[in-house]
Amino acid sequence: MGKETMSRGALIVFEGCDRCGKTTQCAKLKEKLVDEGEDVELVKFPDRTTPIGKLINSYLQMTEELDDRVAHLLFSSNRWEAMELMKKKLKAGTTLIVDRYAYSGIAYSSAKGMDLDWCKNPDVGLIQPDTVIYLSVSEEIASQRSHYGGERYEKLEFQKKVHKNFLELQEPYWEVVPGDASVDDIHKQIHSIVRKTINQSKSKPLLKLWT
Ligand code: FDM
Repeated sequence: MGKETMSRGALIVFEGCDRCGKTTQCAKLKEKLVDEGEDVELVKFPDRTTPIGKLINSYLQMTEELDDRVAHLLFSSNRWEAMELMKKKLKAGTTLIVDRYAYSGIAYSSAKGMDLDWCKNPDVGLIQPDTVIYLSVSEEIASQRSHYGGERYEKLEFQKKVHKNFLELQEPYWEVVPGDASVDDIHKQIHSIVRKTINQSKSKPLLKLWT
């Protein structure tokens, strides 16, 4: 077995519309895996701490206006600037739990009417996730959860389009988890999927997304 395929960490991505419960589930999953002795870290996109991320943050909070294409490319750049470090960590055996990834980039931008393939291109070649957990929750329930409506995309009609786009992006390594059950039940379901993924990914090479 080559060095690069020795017991690497798994890349676990969470996707879904706003207020689907991703952030809660990411935190619970991390806590559980740490208890089990796994080396695990959380990653969140957009990463609003970098210079590019700060611009994205202003855009989302609507204090900055950007051309749709520029905004899309900034979200993608924000992922690319994290790739080297993520690759290094995965190879060193750290499992990464990622809250949003390229699929969000495409689902949200194409909900504005942009061409889906155009939107996909800048993210071609990112590290391919081992599993994407798609938390599927009805937009009506999501919109009743706290804080909905504060940022640029938090509108019911828009979120419906985003959900539809996400479903078009499904890959064989996606798991659609209904997000309307109790937090603990959803957590148990996710944990069993992720446990299997971590074990199976150990000896697999890292692949490039959409290549
Ligand atoms: N978003 C997120 C995008 O439009 N493109 C992207 O590439 C990513 C990663 O940013 F409305 C949108 C999705 C959401 C907003 O997400 C911020 P969080 O999870 O609420 O921080």
